[in-house]
Amino acid sequence: MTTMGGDRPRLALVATALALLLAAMMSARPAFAHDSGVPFIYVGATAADGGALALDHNLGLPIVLEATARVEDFVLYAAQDPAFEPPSHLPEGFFALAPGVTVAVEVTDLGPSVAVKIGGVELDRVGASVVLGTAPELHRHPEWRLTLPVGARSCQPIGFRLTTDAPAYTPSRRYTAWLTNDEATCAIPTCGDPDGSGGITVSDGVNVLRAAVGLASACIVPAACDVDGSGAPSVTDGVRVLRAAAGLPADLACPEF
Ligand SMILES: [Ca+2]
Repeated sequence: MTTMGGDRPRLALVATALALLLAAMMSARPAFAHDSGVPFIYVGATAADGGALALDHNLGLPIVLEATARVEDFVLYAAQDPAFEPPSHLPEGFFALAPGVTVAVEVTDLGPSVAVKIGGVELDRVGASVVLGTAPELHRHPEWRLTLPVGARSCQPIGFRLTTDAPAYTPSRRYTAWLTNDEATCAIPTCGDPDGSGGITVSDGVNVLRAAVGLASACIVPAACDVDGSGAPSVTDGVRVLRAAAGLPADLACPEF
């Protein structure tokens, strides 16, 4: 993970300059083609004519961004896929929204230099929200963004949920997309594997224990370390992960993320 705490004010200025530059470039281009091969993020709900808003998606894979602009020592990486889309097929337990239901996207957490722009509105802080569309017109290409120093590689999360004013529906659970400019080194955490190495090791257990006592850890997505689903990483979680690392029986039941 790349952090740039001391560079924040300068980063903000550069990010703004890059955003303006990119906007000028994009306005000169035709509408984005649908030939990227990146699967859509389908927008629906958990029940017919109601229930919780939900996504049918493939966010377990990183969203790979391309360099689009450079200002001074920073590069803006961006992509217009995956796009949000009304469902074209309905897997079990997934339903299209009733026509007329307006859906908004709200950011719940995000990495240090990540953002998403939807319909001209840049969402770059927790709580930022914008209307995605009104069913069935939900096709929308966001602009997924990562601003990094020249030469830096990074893989950062952006967590979000769907909300609506429609009384028959409740907000979605939180989803996390991972944005990277280097797919090969982008390690996405899973339950009990907060460092995203692909396996549960003693290192993961130590990270959970560190998070449990408030020390810096790899638990950037707390749900990956909350293996008993209690709401936060605890010493109990650390013990479970260590048991799993040692090949002993251990229930790992993280909240969805
Ligand atoms: Ca691991």
